[in-house]
Amino acid sequence: MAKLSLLALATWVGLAAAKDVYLDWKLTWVNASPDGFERPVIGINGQWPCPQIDVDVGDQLIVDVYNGLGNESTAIHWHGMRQHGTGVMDGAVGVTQCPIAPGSHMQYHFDVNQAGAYWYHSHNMGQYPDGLRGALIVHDPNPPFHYDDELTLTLSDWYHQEMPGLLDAASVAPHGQEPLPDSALINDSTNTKIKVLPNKTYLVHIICIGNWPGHFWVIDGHEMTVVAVDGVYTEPHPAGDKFLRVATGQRMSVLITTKPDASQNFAIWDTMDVNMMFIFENRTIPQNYNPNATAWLVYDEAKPLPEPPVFHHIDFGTDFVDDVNLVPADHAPLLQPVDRQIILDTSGGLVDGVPRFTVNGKTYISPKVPSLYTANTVGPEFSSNPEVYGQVNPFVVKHNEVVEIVINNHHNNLHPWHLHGHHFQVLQRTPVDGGFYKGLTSNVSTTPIRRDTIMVQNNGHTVIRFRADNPGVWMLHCHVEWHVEVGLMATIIEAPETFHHTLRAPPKSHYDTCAAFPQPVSGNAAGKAGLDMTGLDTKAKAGSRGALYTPIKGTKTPAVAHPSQQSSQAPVSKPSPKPYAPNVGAHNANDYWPVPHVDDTSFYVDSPNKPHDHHVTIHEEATKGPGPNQNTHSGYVFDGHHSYPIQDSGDDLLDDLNDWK
Ligand SMILES: [Cu+2]
Repeated sequence: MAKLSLLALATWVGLAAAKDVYLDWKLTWVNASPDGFERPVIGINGQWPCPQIDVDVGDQLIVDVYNGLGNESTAIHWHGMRQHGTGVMDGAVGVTQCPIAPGSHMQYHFDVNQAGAYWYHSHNMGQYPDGLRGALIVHDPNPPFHYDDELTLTLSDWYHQEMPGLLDAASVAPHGQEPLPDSALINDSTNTKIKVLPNKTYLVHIICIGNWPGHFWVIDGHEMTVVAVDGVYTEPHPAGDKFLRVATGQRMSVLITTKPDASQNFAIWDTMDVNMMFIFENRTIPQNYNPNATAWLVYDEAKPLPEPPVFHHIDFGTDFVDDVNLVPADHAPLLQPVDRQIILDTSGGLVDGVPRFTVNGKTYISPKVPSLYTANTVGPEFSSNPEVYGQVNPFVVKHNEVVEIVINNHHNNLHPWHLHGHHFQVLQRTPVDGGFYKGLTSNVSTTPIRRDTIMVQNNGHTVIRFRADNPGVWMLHCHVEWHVEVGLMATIIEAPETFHHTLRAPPKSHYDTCAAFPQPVSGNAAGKAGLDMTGLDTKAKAGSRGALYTPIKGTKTPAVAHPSQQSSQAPVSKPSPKPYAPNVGAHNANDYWPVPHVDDTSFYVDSPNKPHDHHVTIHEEATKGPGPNQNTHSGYVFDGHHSYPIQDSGDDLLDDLNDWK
């Protein structure tokens, strides 16, 4: 039994992944004009749009991120990745990590054990709408349905001004108005043409990578069948005469079958949610304002590109497929009974004289110490006390509890709520003006749909459930960046009592990131011991400078500057990467695979059946393969008495840890 568990442990720490996908990313400002207006955007390795990441289920994704922006800090979140056992890699600034300062870098590495459509984006100070976002597609070697190929459609709103200026100028809802997008983009362009072949079935991943409004889209002349939402397979659900929609952060995967011949091309019509932008806001639509974007399914490049269909009226209440009615393909039963219910009354108002959004009357204010670092360092006698986390709307839940969260939306507009670390079950969600929670209705599904982002309608509510089986610190927040920046966030502190044996502490390179910023890494939210919160900032402030970085006296000058700081657009070379031990070896930036490295990881495992904590060491040796992504791993797990070789295993660490005990 012990041997089996330790092998599973090896899987958990990423030693036995099918293959390594290694990406070396240098973030810099580049100029781009996706809608004809040129502006600086945040690119990766000199390119924008940012690349789509393609991995297979079982791969380990390793991404080195170097911040060459010069004037802004950054970080990358892997939206929808549950990060089971690797919560330190979640990428949420202030929660699981410090910001990456200009001129410094950080490595993310985690196993990808879930198929479908995801995305990555900056999770730092309203930064990602300046372009730092892209699709992350996890291909399934054994999908539950047939298709010939996969396509991706990213949908977003787009702005001609940069976020720091917009955030500073915007007082946003509930007292002001969000800046209006200048255009809508499909695949970061207003002129996207997608080549298709006749008589094929395509799995189309639609990802809303925008900032504010949701989108709905029509692929003219093609039936769409929903087969996944947010990476969770559903029973196939033909849209029929209904429309499909996604809110910011959401994904939907649909099957389409192409026409039997290539005699004609077809338009893909997309619109931003005008209810959200104008109607619910009592805002006049400016003359000539265009909320639409068009792309094309191109069967024959020699044939004309048709105009999109025209829609005169669409009822957002009844004309859409209701995602709450979808059924997960695995028919996982409703989680019950509930061990812990959390009710969030979300609203807006003046806080300290500043317009802010609130959760149970409190607006989120960033702590001095990232919440995960607090959980790891404040000590077991304090880590389950929400007070030590400061004003991050903390909710502490215990390991393996069934947690039910009710989100009451007291605002007159919808908000897409996203939970990190989990796919939650959706029990109910009201229509617009559907009222606040008064208990469950009788028609809750026995097999509720699961997803990671849910639209909560104006003056309505939703009820979600998940099992707290992923110890970590997880954001729960509205995915509209305008709203994140004015405090519409909460923090789930999940099973902190288990951290010393289920969650690895951040690797050394993450501490290096904090030191470079610099930001304190231990103690409570104020960086103090126990319940001493002196010096913690709890006042809301007007305005925002976004991710703009003020160099701290004595730190080095960033290597690459924002275009406004540069005399020319000449590319600036990246400093050679420092080898940083023990988690990462040096690597060859041109070859995209790490050189051989050795990695020892040690931690304690608790067991009620064993009298003392059990000290486990994992020794890994990575060998460079013949080509990119062909490395092999070998090594052993040593439990103080015996060594066990590392082998491939699909088992789940936490389940096996429980067996092992
Ligand atoms: Cu919102």
